[in-house]
Parts: sequence; structure tokens; C-alpha cells
Amino acid sequence: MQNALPLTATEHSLPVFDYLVDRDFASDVLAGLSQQQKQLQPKYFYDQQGSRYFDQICALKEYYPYQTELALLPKVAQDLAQRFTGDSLIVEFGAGSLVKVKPLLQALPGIRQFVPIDISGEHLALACQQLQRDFPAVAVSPVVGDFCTTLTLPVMPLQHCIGFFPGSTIGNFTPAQARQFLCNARQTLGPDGWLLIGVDTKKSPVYLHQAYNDAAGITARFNRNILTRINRELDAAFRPETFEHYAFYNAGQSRVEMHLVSTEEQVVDVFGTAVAFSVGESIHTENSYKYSPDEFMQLAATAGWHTEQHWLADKKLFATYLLRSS
Ligand code: AVJ
Repeated sequence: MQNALPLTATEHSLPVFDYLVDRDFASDVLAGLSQQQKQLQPKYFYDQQGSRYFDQICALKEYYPYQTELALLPKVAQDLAQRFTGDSLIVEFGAGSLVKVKPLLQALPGIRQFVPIDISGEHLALACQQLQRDFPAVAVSPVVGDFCTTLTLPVMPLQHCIGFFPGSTIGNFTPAQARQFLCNARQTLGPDGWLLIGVDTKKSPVYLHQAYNDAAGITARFNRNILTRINRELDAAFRPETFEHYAFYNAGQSRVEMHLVSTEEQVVDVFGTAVAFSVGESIHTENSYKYSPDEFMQLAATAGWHTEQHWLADKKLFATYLLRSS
């Protein structure tokens, strides 16, 4: 918050609140690579190229969470339209390409403002321009930043404040971090706050395995791109081709883990620090936790959220929950 540069004018006309700080990236990378189990935070996947790879993942038939959630949303939007008849605003956490908010904006005529938060600034700015053209009656106010931190949002005083957190992005957090996020979101969204959140369910590990190990190798490219990004932005010397994409379901922890496994014994220069890898040693790049509906509703309750309604996709492949601050 203290690093905010409010209302930075971009070459585009939409004003953007930009809270991103580059030095966090450098120190997070060094700290992560210094651990016993090396790790990188998944939020750093999303440079411009990474956001494009993620869009390609969403187009894969194996990556069921995207299509499944999207197919649920028109029904969800209809139900929300019954509830939210007054003037409202939507705050989206990790907004990406802004595809999923469209069914909501279409079905809810009371939405006056839309505040998408995303870490990938250029990607967000482009998506917002298009959305603003499609929905001229909604004030689109993009915020570039990490939604895990407390951000001061440029919100208008409206009747209902509806948070939107689709895609099971909450699965990137550990359950303890997820609880913390839910507590923070409750603060951010205020006493009459609501949160519409998409969460992936538990299912066959075979099915999960396919979703994170697609035949075309897009997920592998997405995973390796984090090394390319570190090379470019932080002056490191990773050879991404010497790291293999490795993703599996860890049943004990209820999560898919993604790793990058070194195929060689090697020492990599990461802006002046020598980072050694043995053969088969991995960098843990992502967790994607899965929750049964009961587990998730319980977790939400411990963060002060009551589940007002929830929608389950066919074969319980995905769930969307409408939470109300209690
Ligand atoms: C955007 C975090 C929900 O965990 O499924 C997709 C990211 N990683 N394929 C997920 C991802 C590999 C995705 N989330």
C-alpha cells in the first residue's frame, strides 16, 4: 500500500492503479531458491508470456476447471440477478483475461463498477479496454497488484460489494493461507460483503493428472517460462531446457504439485548467487489444492463467511460458492 502509485496514466486511456514492486520478485526468487526444497511462488508465472500460456491452458480439453466453471456461470448469474437488484460493484481477484465476469455483467444490470485486480499489468490493461467497450455503462477500474497484500481499492460507494474469485486460484494457497485470504477479502469487501468463489473439487487422480500433464505440452511450457522470466528480468542463467515439467496429485495433502526437475547436475548463476542442483532435484513451482464442498464451506466459515448458495458442476467436477460476510 505504501508503494502505491495511484492513477498512473498508461498509453491507453483507462487509469490504472499500479501497486507492483519489482524488488519483491528478486528477493522472493533468492529466498525460494535458498530453501532445502527449492521453490518459486506461482504468482510469478504471470508475466505477459505466462498469461498467454495460461490462456492456452484454458483452451485445452484436458484442463477441465476452466470450461467447467465457465459453463456454470450463466446459471449462477441468473440466480445472482434475483438477489442483487440494487446498485452494486464487483471486485475480481486475479482477473486475468476477464472472460468469466462477462456472464455476470450481462445478467446483473445493477453493476455500476468493476474493479479487476491482477498482477499482469499489460495483459490486464488490454483486457480492460475491450471490456470497457463492451460494457460502457460499467466503470472499469483496473488495479495492478498482488491481491494477497492489502490494497486500497478505488471503489465507489454502492449498495453491494461483490467479490469474485473464479478459477480455483484459491487452490494456490495452503489452507492456512486460503483462510487468511478469505479473512482479508472480508475486510476489503466490507460489512455487507459477498464473495463468489470458484473452487476445484476432489476427484480421480487420473483425471487430475491429465489436466496438469496435457498432451500438447502447454502446461510444461507454462511451468518452464518462469525460468525464462527470471533470466530476463533478474539476469540469471537458467537453461530452461534442462528442467523437466513434473506434476502429480499428492493425495495426502489434497493438492496437485508442479515442479521443475533438473535433468543435470548444475550450478546456475542467479544474479550473482550460485544455485546448485543435483540430478533430479526439483523446484516446487505450484500447489493446486482441491476441496470437497464440505471442506471448503467449513474453511470459509472459519474465516467469517457463511455459504448462502453453491452450485456443483456435472459429476461434481467443480464448485462455485456464494459467501456472505457473517
Ligand atoms: C490458475 C492456479 C487455478 O492451479 O489449476 C493450470 C494454474 N497450473 N495448470 C491451477 C495452473 C497448471 C491454475 N490456477
